[in-house]
Parts: sequence; structure tokens; C-alpha cells
Amino acid sequence: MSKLIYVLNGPNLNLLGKRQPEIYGHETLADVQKRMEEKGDALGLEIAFFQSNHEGELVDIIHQAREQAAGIVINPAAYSHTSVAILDALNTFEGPVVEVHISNIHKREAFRHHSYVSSRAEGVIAGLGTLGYVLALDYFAQ
Ligand code: CA2
Repeated sequence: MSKLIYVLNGPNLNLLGKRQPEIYGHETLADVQKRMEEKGDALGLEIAFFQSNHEGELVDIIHQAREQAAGIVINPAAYSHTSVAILDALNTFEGPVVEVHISNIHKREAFRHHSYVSSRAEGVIAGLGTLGYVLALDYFAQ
């Protein structure tokens, strides 16, 4: 049976590929989902892909992952820098967590340099564009 990986995307990432391509590129979130499903097939991982603009909904999805998922890939977007609730939820999840940022948050404004989620994540991939999501799956496959 293939392992289930939850992929969570935070607020405004539904606009990926539609605004600010100079920062976030031209790929849409649907493109990212397709790439991850293809890579998941190749690696024997099943992908459950989510996006929400609501903090509490992301917390609910993490609770659901507790029952179902072998691992979590999360781009918490702006909630990375603000949300103790998402950190607390991730701390109740027993499997590995990889945090992904499309942009290099350390090259950007100072308020983006700290992420609450990073203290929980096994690893953080930032600045490699949407490739970071795909690379996170290699980690889980390994
Ligand atoms: O680089 C990343 O992946 C971020 O998590 C993206 C967040 C930002 O708040 C983080 O500091 C870094 C913003 C997501 C907004 O996504 C958009 C995508 C396209 C157009 C507009 C917003």
C-alpha cells in the first residue's frame, strides 16, 4: 500500500501563477498539484493536496492528517510568520514535516525571516520555486 502524503498550502497560494510571477513564477497551484501527483506515482506515494485561506481550516486539515498521513509537506504562506496555532497543530502530528517556500524568505523583508513552523519541520526548502515541493517528495520516498 502506498504511503499518503498531505500537501498543505496556505493563504493566497490559490493565486499562484496569476499574480506576481516575478516572485512566485508562472506555474499555477493546479500545475504544482499535477507535478506532485506524477512524482508521487513514480515514487509510490499517494498525494492529498489542499489549499486554504483560513488558519482554522489548515489546523483542521492537520488534525485529519494525524489519522491518515505518513508525512506532511506544508507551505504555510503568510501564516509561517504568525501562526502559533499551525505550529501547535503540527506538534500533534507524529510523522515528518517538510516546510516549503517558493521564494527565498531570507532574501526578502525581515518579517519573513522567521517561521514558527521551521522549529517543527524536519527540513525547510526555500527559494527553489515550485521545484521545492517536488524535492520534498524525494525526502519522503527516501
Ligand atoms: O515563498 C513562499 O512560498 C511564501 O510562503 C509565499 C507567501 C509569503 O507570505 C511567504 O512569506 C513566502 C505568500 C503566498 C502568496 O502567494 C501568491 C501567489 C501568487 C500571487 C500572489 C500571492
